Amino acid sequence: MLDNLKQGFQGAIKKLLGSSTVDEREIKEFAHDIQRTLLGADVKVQIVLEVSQRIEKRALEEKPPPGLPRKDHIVKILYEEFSRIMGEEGKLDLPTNRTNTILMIGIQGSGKTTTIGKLARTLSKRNYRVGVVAADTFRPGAITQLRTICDSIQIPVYGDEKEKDAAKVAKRGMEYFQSQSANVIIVDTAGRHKEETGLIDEMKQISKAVSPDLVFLVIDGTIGQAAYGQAQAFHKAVPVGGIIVTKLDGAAKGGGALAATAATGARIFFIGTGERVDDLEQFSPTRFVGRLLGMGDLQSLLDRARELELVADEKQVKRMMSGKLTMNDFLVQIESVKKMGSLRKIVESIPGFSQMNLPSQNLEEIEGKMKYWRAMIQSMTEEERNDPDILNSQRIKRIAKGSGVLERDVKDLLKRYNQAKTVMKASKGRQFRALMRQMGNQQQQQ
Ligand SMILES: Nc1nc2c(ncn2[C@@H]2O[C@H](COP(=O)(O)OP(=O)(O)OP(=O)(O)O)[C@@H](O)[C@H]2O)c(=O)[nH]1
Ligand SMILES: [Mg+2]
Repeated sequence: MLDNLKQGFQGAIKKLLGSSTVDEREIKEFAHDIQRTLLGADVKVQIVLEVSQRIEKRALEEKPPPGLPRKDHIVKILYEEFSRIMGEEGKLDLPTNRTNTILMIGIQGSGKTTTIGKLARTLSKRNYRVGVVAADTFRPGAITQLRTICDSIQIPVYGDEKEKDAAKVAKRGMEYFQSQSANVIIVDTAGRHKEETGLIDEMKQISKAVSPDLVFLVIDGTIGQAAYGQAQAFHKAVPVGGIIVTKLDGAAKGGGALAATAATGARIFFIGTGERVDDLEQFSPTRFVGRLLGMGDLQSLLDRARELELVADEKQVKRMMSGKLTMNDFLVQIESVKKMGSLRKIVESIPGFSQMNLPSQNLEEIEGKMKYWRAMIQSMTEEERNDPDILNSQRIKRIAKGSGVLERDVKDLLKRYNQAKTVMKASKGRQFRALMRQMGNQQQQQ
């Protein structure tokens, strides 16, 4: 699927990761490769320029968090920027205690009727009682087509071959399935061209007759940039709640449809990847982009980057190296260790670390206490966090009360904090750096 995009992205990433240095020249070339790839996938020129410029600018200006290789950081930027133009995830969340009506609209041949079959199947697998209404009275054979598809998956269809008023059919179909206590009613409509005002009017009438809970706009993924104008024209007539992009199988240059639809503000809920009734995928922009970038380990790269960002802005490292450690720093350390998995695993894998002041038999105990520590630190004022030495018994009492622990626990936290500070000071931050590096390596190996 979308082989052109995939190959382009992966080629660019491979080149970047393979180059011995990453300087302005390599970054510019990378941005250029991305630009070419997006243009090749028929993404709107304006969007392409914007994205590639942003990637270039960020790659040149941003400093990766300590511990994250610059190349990885640039891949992450690509991922973020491309995800951004894809928009957010659309989730189909239909309450089961009432009837939900879904109206399908889109131009001729975009794949509405086929997609209805796919959607009905998906929903009936999730235990919804689904009924389908054939309100396409425009094209001869439309009702038969819908019946054939739905019969194959045991979904009931309401249709009336003799009635030419689509809005009337829609309304009666709704009433019929309501009497059958269906959870979801999907209404098929005639394909229409955005210039055909008669058909647009009909669509408005149908929409008025059934007051849909959700309008799905079905867009052909092979049409590229034209999707943008189409989506806008439909959206103007009937507010579109979600988009389904079809035909993203085969040689579709779907980048255009994906990017353009997202640009209208409505989210993409599903993508069609074939003619069969099972060829429907829930659309998750992040997963999708990850797949396009072709990195099975993209997720771990992102996780690692997030951790490193969390643990270490450079200022913080410098401060710790000079032997200063605020409660906020301490909290960040605690949190990052918690997120990295077992404290013991990390500590034990650092040479010399086990001889430190952290006796390993206490590690489990420490892990158990972490969540309380967090609450305690959060109960401190900013002043207290920056200079915990000012914590007198009165303040300790207040913090204990505020975080629901005993005073003894606050004192214990202070003891740990002071230990950490001593260690930090003695090693001038080296231990912390080692820990950070180790975290990076561990994630990389996963
Ligand atoms: N390869 C592929 N073909 C698809 C997909 N979705 C639909 N099609 C095909 O596209 C053609 C048109 O599909 P329909 O579902 O009839 O489209 P429609 O929007 O209902 O068309 P009208 O009712 O005429 O407006 C059919 O040949 C489908 O098999 C898809 O995801 N992949
Ligand atoms: Mg149809």
